[in-house]
Amino acid sequence: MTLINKKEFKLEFRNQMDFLYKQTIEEANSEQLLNTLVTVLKCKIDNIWKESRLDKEKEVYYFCIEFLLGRQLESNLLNLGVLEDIKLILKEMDINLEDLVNAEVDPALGNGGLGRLAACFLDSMASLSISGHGYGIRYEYGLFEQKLVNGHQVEVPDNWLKEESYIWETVRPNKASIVKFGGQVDLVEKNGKLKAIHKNYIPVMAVPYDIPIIGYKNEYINTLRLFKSDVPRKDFEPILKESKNSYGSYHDALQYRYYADEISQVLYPNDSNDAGKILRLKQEYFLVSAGIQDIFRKYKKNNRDIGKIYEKISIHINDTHPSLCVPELMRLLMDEEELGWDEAWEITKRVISYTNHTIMAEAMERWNIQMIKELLPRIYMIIEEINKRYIRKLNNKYGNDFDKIGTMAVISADNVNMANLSIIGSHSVNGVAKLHTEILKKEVLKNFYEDEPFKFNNKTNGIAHRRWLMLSNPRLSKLINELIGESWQKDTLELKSLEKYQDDSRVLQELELIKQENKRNLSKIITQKNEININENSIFDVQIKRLHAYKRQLMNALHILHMYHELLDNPNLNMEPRTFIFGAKAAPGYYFAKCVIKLINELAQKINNDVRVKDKLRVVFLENYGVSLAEKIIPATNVSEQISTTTKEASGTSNMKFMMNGAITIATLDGANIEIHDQIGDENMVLFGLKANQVLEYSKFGGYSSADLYSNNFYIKRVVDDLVNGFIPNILEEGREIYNSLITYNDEFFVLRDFENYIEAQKKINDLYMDKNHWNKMALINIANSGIFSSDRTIKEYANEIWYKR
Ligand code: Z57
Repeated sequence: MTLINKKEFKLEFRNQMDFLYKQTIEEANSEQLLNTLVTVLKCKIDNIWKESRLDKEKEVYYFCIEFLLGRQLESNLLNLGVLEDIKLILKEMDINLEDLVNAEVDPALGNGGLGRLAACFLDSMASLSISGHGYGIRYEYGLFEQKLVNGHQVEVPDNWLKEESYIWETVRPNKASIVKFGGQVDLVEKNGKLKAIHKNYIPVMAVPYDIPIIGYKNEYINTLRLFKSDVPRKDFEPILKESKNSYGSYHDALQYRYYADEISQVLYPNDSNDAGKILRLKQEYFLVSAGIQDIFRKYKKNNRDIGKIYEKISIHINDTHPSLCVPELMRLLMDEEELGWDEAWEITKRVISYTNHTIMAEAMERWNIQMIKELLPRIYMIIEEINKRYIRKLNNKYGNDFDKIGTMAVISADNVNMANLSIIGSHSVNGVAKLHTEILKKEVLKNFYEDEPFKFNNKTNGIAHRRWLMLSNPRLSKLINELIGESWQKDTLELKSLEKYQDDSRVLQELELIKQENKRNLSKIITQKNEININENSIFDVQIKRLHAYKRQLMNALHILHMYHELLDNPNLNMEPRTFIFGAKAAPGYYFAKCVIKLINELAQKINNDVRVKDKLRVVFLENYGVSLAEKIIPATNVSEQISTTTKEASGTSNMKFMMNGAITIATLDGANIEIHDQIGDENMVLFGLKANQVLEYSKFGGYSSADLYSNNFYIKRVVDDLVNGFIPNILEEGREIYNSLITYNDEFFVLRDFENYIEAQKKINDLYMDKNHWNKMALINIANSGIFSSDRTIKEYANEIWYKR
């Protein structure tokens, strides 16, 4: 790419530095250097990066309440094809690129898997030259920063913008729109048709902030458009007149400002758990209404016939958070564009597609009808009408099967069921891994599947291999290049040809060396952060993900406790030294999850200070886990813990990142672990635990008693008792809470049921690691078969089978 001319670049860099800071390079700090570099780069990409116009091929709009982008500098340089050039040029100017990379904020505008998936998808859409753009919210505060104080999680606000702007964003004030809240709706007759007049509403301005999403070496740039809420400017005067906000008093004006500001103030810190708060509903409608109005504005610049909008756009709703897209699209088509119900409904279904990300009941959004009615009166009317017509249809088809109709209705028991609304209002419903989609079809959404089987499909998740291999593991990336050339970077299935080196001891040695160097790097970080030395030759055994009961960090902790006992009982135990590494944030209101964090930290404290096991066992809990830390941990991992209760983890995506970086997976047959197993078989990963049908049977028919297991099994009893007998200090309350969940409340997530099997699996990991050559071979086979988990593959499937399907 001819983006960078050395002499020109240096000149531009100095000029820009002078313009921004009136400083020389030598005087500037890392932030200033970073800002200068990014400003120069933004100028360079400006002519490729134009607002999408909807005058060419179909465009995809990916609506998501969160985007977990990670730092952008290195990724953008890589994708522009100038990473090495810039590194060198900066070096000539005595600037270390790494310092600038680390000076960038990591925007934490997401909680976990869902938000990170959205970011990987953006990367893939751009890299495949698919015109696909993200719509989200520009939260003033991202996910809280986690501090550990005496082993407890403490949340600190993530003030990532620091009253400034984000270096990669460009604000577009002239493309702002108005989102209307509250008020009343009158239906008045006009030309023989009923027209909805919305009055006395509160207008909130949605201001777009655009972030470029740069494709990999293809001169293609999409946009992530994030909306910030604000009070309307003067040019919205006519709208201000219809509303009740003509600023009565000073007090009213302040209140109004607060009302508007609050909407994009902070990301809700729940992952797979529905908080059900009115402010969240405001955020959801704000995103949806701003986004669809924006689409209409662009569409109408180049197209006359709104009735053909489905030919030019696809709207994808990522989970149900943007599911108000369904009634909002209906509203705009009917109230603004004057289409009739039937035509508007057909268009809506053709435009919208929906991804479900969980089967967990507590994550299913249900909004109280009173709440929707008051906040969104016109939207509520439309939802009621959708429901009415749908129930009529079901009645015709199934008679008065009230059970069935009750589960399928949009409105039931005073709530709007957002999943049902999304399914009914779209032409495609997909799960995120094979098992997950099967459970949707056969269990959770059974009635919908039987009614409209053609809507349902699977799209197994993927990860951006550019970030998760090429950037985060440059050593491995380089080795792969040397062995099989570079074509795998554009087509990851090519990684398969690495298999021919599976018995090449030089290659396997090389692989081990790379892992070793990555482990050394991580060790340094751990020592810095946790003031503890770890054995670089130990097995790095890692579980990094949100803290959730179903993900069973608890089972991991209990197993560590078990190992500790085994070691104390038998100091000569034949075992490979192990370092267990955790990273996890708990939702601030999730008490059980916080108890587990405390448990792990106290366990770490005890074990790490016990000289008897010093060389064999270490436990590390890394504070403030997020994308940037993951990039350091994953390349250094030997063992990937994917141990959720079978059926509960819809897909998981860290499982894929670990595999691609040559870790060996210990796993239940849950989520995408199944697809991983399909690729590499029993010989190259370690499986354990209940199968999906067993878990489903237990939940349907009962028959599990954790108390029985506890009283009859020495090993289980030993570790469970330790929770409450003082063996681990400072967990009086937390230990009791966890004990109760396991014994009194019958261990909802089958931790004890899978425990013995898990111990065996861990033993197997230990034995496998003892044969280093064999371990390396397994690692190589994992890498070689990870290509299918590039999100490029996933996005091609979405494009062919959902978005562009006619
Ligand atoms: C979230 O991160 C996920 C599901 C949700 O319903 C919400 Br809310 C947040 C996760 C799943 O738990 C993972 O299994 C999955 O890999 C990820 O979404 C991406 O699909």
